Order: sequence, then C-alpha cells, then structure tokens
Amino acid sequence: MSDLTTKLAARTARIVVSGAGYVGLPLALELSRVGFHVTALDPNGRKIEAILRGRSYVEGISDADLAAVVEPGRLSASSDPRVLAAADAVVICVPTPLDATRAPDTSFISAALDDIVRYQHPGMLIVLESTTYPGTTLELLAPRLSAGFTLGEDVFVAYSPERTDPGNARHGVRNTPKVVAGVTPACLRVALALYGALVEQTVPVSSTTAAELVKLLENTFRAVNIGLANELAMLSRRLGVDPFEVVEAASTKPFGFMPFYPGPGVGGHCIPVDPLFLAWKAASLGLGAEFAELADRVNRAMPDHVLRRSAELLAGRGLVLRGAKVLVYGITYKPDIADTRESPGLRIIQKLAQEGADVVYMDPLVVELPSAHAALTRVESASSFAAYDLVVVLVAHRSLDRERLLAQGRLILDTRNVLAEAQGPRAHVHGL
Ligand code: SAJ
Repeated sequence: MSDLTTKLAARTARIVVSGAGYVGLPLALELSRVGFHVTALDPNGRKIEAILRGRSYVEGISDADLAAVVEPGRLSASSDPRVLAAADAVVICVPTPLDATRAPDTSFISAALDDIVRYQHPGMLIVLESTTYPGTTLELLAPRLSAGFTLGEDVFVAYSPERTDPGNARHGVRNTPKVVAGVTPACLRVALALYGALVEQTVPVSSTTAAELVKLLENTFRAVNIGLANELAMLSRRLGVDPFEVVEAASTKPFGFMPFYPGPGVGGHCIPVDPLFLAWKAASLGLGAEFAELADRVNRAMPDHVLRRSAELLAGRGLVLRGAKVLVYGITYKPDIADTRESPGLRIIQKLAQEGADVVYMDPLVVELPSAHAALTRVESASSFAAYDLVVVLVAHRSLDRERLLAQGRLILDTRNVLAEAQGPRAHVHGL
C-alpha cells in the first residue's frame, strides 16, 4: 500500500478514468491538471478522437482546457482497455441508467469491471463514482476485484460519489467536498491519498454503502422537494395564487427553508433516475420508499399537466389543440446548458403533436436533436413570437428576450415564471 499511497500523494501515479462523459471528462481534466498522468478510457471512438484533438464535448470544459493537458501528454485517451495494465488507479464514471423495468442497469459497471479484471495487477486502487444502488461496491465490485487478490493489501476498492452540477461555474471538481469510503480501512486510506491530492476537502465515511446512500439522499432530497413544489403549484393555481410568489416569500425565512420551484417536469441524468435506486433497494428489502416513488409520480405527471393547461388556455380563445400553432420555448433539461437528456420538453412536444397541434420548438442551445426526436421542427431564436396561437415557456435560458416575448406573444404559458420582471401588459400570460 505504501508504494501506491506514495505515488498517489506525489501525483506520480498513472490513472485511468473509465467513462469519459459529463462526470469522467471533468475528473480526468482536473486529475491531469494537478499532475497525474491520466488516460480517459471510453469505448466511444468519437469521444476519444475529440479529446486527442482538444475538442471538448462537455459543458464547462473549453477546447483550450483540454489542449493544455493533452498536448504535453498529461491527459491521453483510448478505447483500448490494455491501458489498464499500466494503471495504478482506475476511477469508474460510467452511466447507471434504469432498465425497462425501472431497476438499476449495472451493465456499464460490469463491462468496466470486465476490462479491469482482465488487466488487474497487484497494487491497484479501483474507485466507483457512478451513482448506484446501496450495496453495489460490496456486492458487485469487491468480489470480482478480490479474486486472486487480497482487499486492502494488493487491491484497494472504494466508492466516492460524483457531485457534478452541470453548468455550475462556482462549484467544480476541486472545490466540491468529496465523500470517500473504502471496502476496508486500508482501501479508504489509499482512496483518501488520491482525492486528497485533488480536492480541497475530503469527507471520509465509514462504509461504501453509507457513501452510496449519501449520494442518493442528496438527489432524492431534490426530487422530493421539486415534487412538493410541483404539487403546491397545482393547489395554488386552483386557489388563484401564484406558486412562485409563495415560494419566494417562503424563501425569506432565513433558517430551515430552501427554495425549490415548480416546473414542467424534471430532466437530466440524475434527478429523474437516482431516487428510484433507493426505491428499488428498499423494495428488495421489503421496505417502502414512498417519498421517492411519490416524487417520481408527481414530477413525471407535470408534462401532462402542461398539456392540459395548454388546452385550457387555447379553449379560452375558442381554439383547440388540434391545428393550433404552438411554439415551445426551451427543450434542454435546465437553463443555459445544451443537454436534452430526459428533458420534459421533448415529452411535452410529442404530447402536443399527438393531440394534433402544429408544434415547433425554439432553443438557442439546441441545434440538433437526438435521432429519436430529429423530426421535431426547430425555429430560429430570432423568429417572432407573434406567429403562434400559444407560446409555452419551459426553460429560463438567460438569453431569452423577455420583453420581446411579452410584447409579441399572443398567449403565453410561462411554466418557469420567466416573465415575472418583464414590464408591460400581461393579461395574456399564464402560469402552470
Ligand atoms: N428543477 C425544478 N425545480 C427546481 C430545481 C430543479 O423543476 O427547483 C428541475 C430542473 O429544471 C431539471 C431537474 O429538476 O430539469 C434537475 O435539476 P438539477 O438542478 O438537480 O440539475 P442536475 O440534475 O443537472 O444537477 C444535479 C445537481 N444539482 C444541484 O445540486 C443544483 C445535483 O442534484 C447533483 O449533484 C447532480 O445533479 C448529479 O450529478 O447527481
């Protein structure tokens, strides 16, 4: 252990980051910036080529950021798992989606393990960062990595949840406290040597299962409170009250409150998915996880609510959805980042189209859609809002010209309260 710990603390260790996505690439970049020799390992050849050419595909990382570490050879990239043979440490940052039955799909973790085991040699640290169900590290990683090796002696296994907030310019890899756990105390010490060389603050916890639960608590906390905000929006609308006014006023409480806002649903890689890992594990133990499941139900129901509100508002103008010209503004899953994964906007457009609406979308950050949605019609951001029977605002991009929308829109469903500060007549503006 001492040799590995020494190399990690001295940042001379060779590190492979398995999975070069929105978690793995920022991690690989920062590890190379602090001096480690890093290889991003990913089966996607286009990602490998982009990295080697200094072309970033992740929000918050510029081409120059990449080139600055790729050119001197601090960061390299490969699809060839043989790079693992020379690795002192491997950090697994692969996707953990849900399968068709909404159970955790650990196939990407298993595939990464297959490669690691094939090239495993004495003195390796393997850390899982992917968000997953509690018990994964103990049940899936430890048995495979200790075949022929001794945990805490010639193989060290740890879990350290990623804490990425895509688009967050204030909190990045280095200044976000890092929860770390090892399968054995020696494993923890080695993992702390790695992360202690990278981040400002490490947060050791007593077991990998506890660390896995930490991450799920963080994201389930968000999903449940977003669900509460969405449920509040349904009630307050029926009471003739603006839900955003209620949340803003509650936010003046200087203690014991944290604002969450209603919206058209939740998207992204995490919030729609991670709480269901908790629910799945609880169910497997015969326990309930009602909060996670209820939040999922409420949040998933929001696109249908937006459809109903759209129909109501058009009906108020003597129109029906069928044949109505509808512009959906914003189809990313959150403001100011060009990511549409799990985006409620994609579901809302499909629902409007299924009802026969003549629906198009406008989003300054989205120039092409995943193939499954490529048929959706995009209009330029400079297009007039006046051409539509209804404009449905789903994402509060900073670049939206709020005054122009208020002046030109004939009927507006503002699900994100983006027009709260815009000046001018607003009888044609409605909320969730
Ligand atoms: N949303 C609301 N109302 C809110 C907050 C969010 O409707 O009050 C929606 C957003 O529009 C979005 C979804 O929920 O569609 C997720 O929002 P998010 O802010 O949680 O965005 P993520 O998933 O990119 O980032 C989150 C992290 N966010 C923050 O900490 C602010 C955090 O939950 C995790 O660290 C991260 O995912 C992750 O990778 O797990």
